Amino acid sequence: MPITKVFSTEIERVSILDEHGKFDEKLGKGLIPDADLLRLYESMVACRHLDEVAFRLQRSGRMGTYPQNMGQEANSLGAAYALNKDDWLVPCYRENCGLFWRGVPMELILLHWMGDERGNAIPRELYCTPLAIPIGTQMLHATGLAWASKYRGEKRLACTFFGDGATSEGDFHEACNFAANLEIPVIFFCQNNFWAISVPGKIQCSAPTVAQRAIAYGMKTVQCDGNDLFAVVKCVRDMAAYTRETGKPAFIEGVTYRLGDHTTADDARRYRDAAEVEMWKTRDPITRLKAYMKDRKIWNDSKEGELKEKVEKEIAAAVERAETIAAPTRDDFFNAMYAELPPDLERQRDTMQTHGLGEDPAQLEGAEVRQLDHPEHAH
Ligand SMILES: Cc1ncc(C[n+]2csc(CCOP(=O)(O)OP(=O)(O)O)c2C)c(N)n1
Repeated sequence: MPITKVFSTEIERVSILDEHGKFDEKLGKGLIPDADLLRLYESMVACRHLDEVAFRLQRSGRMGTYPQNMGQEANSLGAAYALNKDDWLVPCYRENCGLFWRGVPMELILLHWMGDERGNAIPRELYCTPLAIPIGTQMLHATGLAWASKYRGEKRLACTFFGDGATSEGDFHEACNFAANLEIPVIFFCQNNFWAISVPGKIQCSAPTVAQRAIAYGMKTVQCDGNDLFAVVKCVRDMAAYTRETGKPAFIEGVTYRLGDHTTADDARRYRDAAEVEMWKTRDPITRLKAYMKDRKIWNDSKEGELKEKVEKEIAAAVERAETIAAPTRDDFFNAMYAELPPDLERQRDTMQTHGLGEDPAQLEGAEVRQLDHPEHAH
């Protein structure tokens, strides 16, 4: 019996505007009209500024832990731009730029990181799910959302984002297998930023690309320069067309880098080489796009100055709105969870209007009041 080849493949990498400012006319011409390009650039600048403001808010005790998006802005932005407005955007936590492009108000994101649940109340018509903090869960949510759309006969797909580290989670493999076997229209977008907190990608994945993981599930895949907005737009557009036509899932590996710490609770200097960070700064998606726009004479320093001023005002106003929002009412505590409140919770809600939390007189009657400072309860 001869030995025959049963499988072979190759993965394409898409780059249109490289870090030296070289623009591939063939691939990039007409991809993004100039008017849109200016708005997309503005969006990235706003997102970057929000990162700086959020960092300062955290340092001054006005916000909880915050994960900066710095360096990765082009990925979710390019995707949000390339997709239809009613395709689901299912983020992890470094996708501010795409969410803002969709119209998610900045103060919601600020509220989220300030620990206010109301930050997760994203208006339904924006087709975005709240930020996902448990690593990997959102990939299953996206698969479920897209499956529901398919079931209803809608042409709506879901695009979900996650890091390279998340591809080591069971949820990733379950979502991929499920979506591929049942032909569910999901785009899995991995933001490969080379680090899962302090764990380097090389330790997590022995294959040279993360995209290879998708091939095992029989998924169409591509790698793109995730710091090149043009490349991201092209890849998402192509994969969305494929997914819409076939109903099948697709996988994009956006090669990028987080320029900041993992979160404000981290100090990346303890495990990351400074030279590596400096090298990636030269590939920054914002400076690259700015250089291109200046070269084309559609941008200049005076426009940059005006934009900075506008963005600073816009973000200061969003911070003001987030910090001055009226405190939630006691009823919100109950109403957020159920469409129809079960009778026992309804009673708790009503009792709380006249008594404090856990002070239902009917429940306290005859109850033994435990002294917390009693030695028996000391620990
Ligand atoms: C289920 C789960 N396990 C562990 C964590 C703690 N954790 C937060 S971020 C993170 C690393 C994520 O790395 P990656 O998926 O590459 O995303 P990145 O933050 O680099 O964008 C871990 C382990 C978590 N949030 N959820």
